[in-house]
Amino acid sequence: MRSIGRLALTGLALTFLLSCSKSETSADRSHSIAVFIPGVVAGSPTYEALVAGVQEAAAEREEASVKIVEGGFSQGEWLDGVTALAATRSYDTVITTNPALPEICAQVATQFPDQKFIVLDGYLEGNSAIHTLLYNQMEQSYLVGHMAGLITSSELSGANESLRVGLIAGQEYPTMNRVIRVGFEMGLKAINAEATVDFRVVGNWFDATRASELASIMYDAGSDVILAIAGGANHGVIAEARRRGAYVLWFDSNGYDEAPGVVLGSSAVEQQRAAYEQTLAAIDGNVAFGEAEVVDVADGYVTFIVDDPLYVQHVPVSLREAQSNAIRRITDGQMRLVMPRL
Ligand code: RBF
Repeated sequence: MRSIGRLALTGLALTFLLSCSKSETSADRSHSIAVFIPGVVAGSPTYEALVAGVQEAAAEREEASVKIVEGGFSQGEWLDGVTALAATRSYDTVITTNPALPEICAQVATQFPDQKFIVLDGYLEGNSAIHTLLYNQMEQSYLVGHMAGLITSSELSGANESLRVGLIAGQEYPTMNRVIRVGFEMGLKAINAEATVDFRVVGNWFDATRASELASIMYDAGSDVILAIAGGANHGVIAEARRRGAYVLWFDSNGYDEAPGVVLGSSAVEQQRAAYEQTLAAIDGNVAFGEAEVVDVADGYVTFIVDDPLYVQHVPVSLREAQSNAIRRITDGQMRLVMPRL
């Protein structure tokens, strides 16, 4: 009896010890992350990069786990989607992206004050639950507009006499109307003040057929190059450009491979790197919640890609030199393009 009792006691103690050591290695130090995608991952450059960056960081930390949640294209459901994540109380950090998300996270934070959020491609200052990182899209869109100006004024086989260029957006939102359109036009007019922008909206971020129809109308109306910022619908713009030997400009990720010789310019934001760095900071407890960062060309988080072999191959050297000069003017501070407060 006594020996059985001792055995039972030893067993109990062992269980206790085991559970303590378990809690030290996984419960206390674990860090669980939810990635909320406002849309779907596939086809949207900044969403694909966010997922890749978070996963890359989590792979480097044993204690980290990641769950990816796609919020879908019904924007009215995103608040419920983020609320549902916070309500589980199982995620140390919710990471998301796009200019509409800071407000949504702030609303959820009033209900779940312990939930922490990191929002990329968005801006909100002074909320102790939220850290945001915004790219200077005034610089980004200026550089793409500058390239559009060079292309439309060029002797390239797909360029015409008219000084018209296009911009196709998934939808209208403050960053699109007050930053991207403005910067794009400014860059374009730096090449030729007479040049104009034909701006059209798909109405969602997935309808490639509709984007193709819009592109067709715009190319017919004199645009020789179109900047595509419409997520999965971008492929419709490329298909139409390819069909008629016209050009496309890409935003947010390296797009040259999407259609060599058709995509003649590509800006990028270092969203994968930012997601990687922010995720490591979250796991290690180093995020400055309450702060809103803005990163730009000089920081290396906003780029216009000039070292891709497809750019070098398909864009004449005189255009590339002019474009590199514009990048240099921004990097060395000669040309200052500040993000407006929206
Ligand atoms: N960009 C995408 O590539 N795919 C999307 O599904 C998408 N949805 C968006 C929804 C809203 C409400 C807003 C404000 C922006 C969205 N964007 C989307 C745009 C994206 O956040 C970013 O502004 C652009 O990619 C330009 O950098």
